[in-house]
Amino acid sequence: MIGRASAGGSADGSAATANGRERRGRVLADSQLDELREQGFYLLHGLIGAAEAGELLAETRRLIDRAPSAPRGPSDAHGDPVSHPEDYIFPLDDAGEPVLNRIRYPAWRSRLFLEGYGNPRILQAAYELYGDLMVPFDESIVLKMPHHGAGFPWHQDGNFKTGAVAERGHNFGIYLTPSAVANGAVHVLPGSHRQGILDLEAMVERHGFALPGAVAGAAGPGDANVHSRSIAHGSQPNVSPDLRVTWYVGFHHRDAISGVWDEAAIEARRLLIPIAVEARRCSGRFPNEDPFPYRRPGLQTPTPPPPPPLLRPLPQRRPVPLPAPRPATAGHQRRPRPHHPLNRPAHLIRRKRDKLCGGR
Ligand SMILES: O=C(O)CCC(=O)C(=O)O
Repeated sequence: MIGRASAGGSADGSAATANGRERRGRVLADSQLDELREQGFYLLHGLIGAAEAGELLAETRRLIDRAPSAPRGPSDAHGDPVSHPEDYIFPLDDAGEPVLNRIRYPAWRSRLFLEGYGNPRILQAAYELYGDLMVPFDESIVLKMPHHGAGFPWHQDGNFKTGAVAERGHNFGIYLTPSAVANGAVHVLPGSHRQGILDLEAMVERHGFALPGAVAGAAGPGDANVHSRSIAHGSQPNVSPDLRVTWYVGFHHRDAISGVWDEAAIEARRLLIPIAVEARRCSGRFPNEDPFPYRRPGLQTPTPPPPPPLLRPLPQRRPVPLPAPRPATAGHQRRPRPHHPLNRPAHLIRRKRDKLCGGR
């Protein structure tokens, strides 16, 4: 079961780690975890504070201003060089014009986003899903530009390299602006995370974007749409004058990617957590906050403890005709794309972490 499985839980809402230390202040209550497990998504109000969401929104506007002036272009609109311009994604909008809709790896581009990643409420929520075996994966900012933002066709996240298994990780879509249907809110198909690989193209051909049973909740700055990567979801273009910004941070259970990613890549990815926690702590911006108590030694644990039982099978609520499952490519060893900042040896990443606080 997700939630306190590997950590153990207690009636007062605290969670005890494997080494007996207590972390107070649950973010996701058991009933919310149950709903997430049942529906495949949960709209969590106030995951981060409105003030921090506002700061990250201002930082996003700065990143937009510093985006390549053309897809994969070497410089921004000010003529300054852009590092890794390929991390700025420009699909074509309905008029065939490229429009910026995603900035990948903001925590590696921006000190504020790195500190934001260290937010103990975000990390605590991920911990409630996967315990000490949580592993970060991609984080990116999704943008829906006013009147111009490209939509996302219905899809299930990732490429099912692990096959149609129950546990494929969760994404936290943290809203930095209000989100509503008019500015391209995400629609989800509740329960579809339990139905394997869906033929969404055929479903859209039959019904159009408005798939039967699909829902979209309104959200405000600081709220988060927590969803299984297997849930069917999509969004339409922004037809309003209001920018929509969602910062996605995702987490896997280590066992779900072991054998898919090699161990060195997994360890490198896990280091983002202590780096971000340290960056946040030594920023001095959150003096009253208890930093997320990550376990440094756990980063080198050679044999992780046995995994918790993952998603328990739930009864199908409505039969959906499934396409024949695609074969899984089990055992495929995949590394992050070469430019990924975490595709560096762990000691270089540790050095970055150690430099962050200047010895503090
Ligand atoms: O935020 C959105 O509109 C959809 C983003 C999405 O589905 C994705 O990043 O996979």
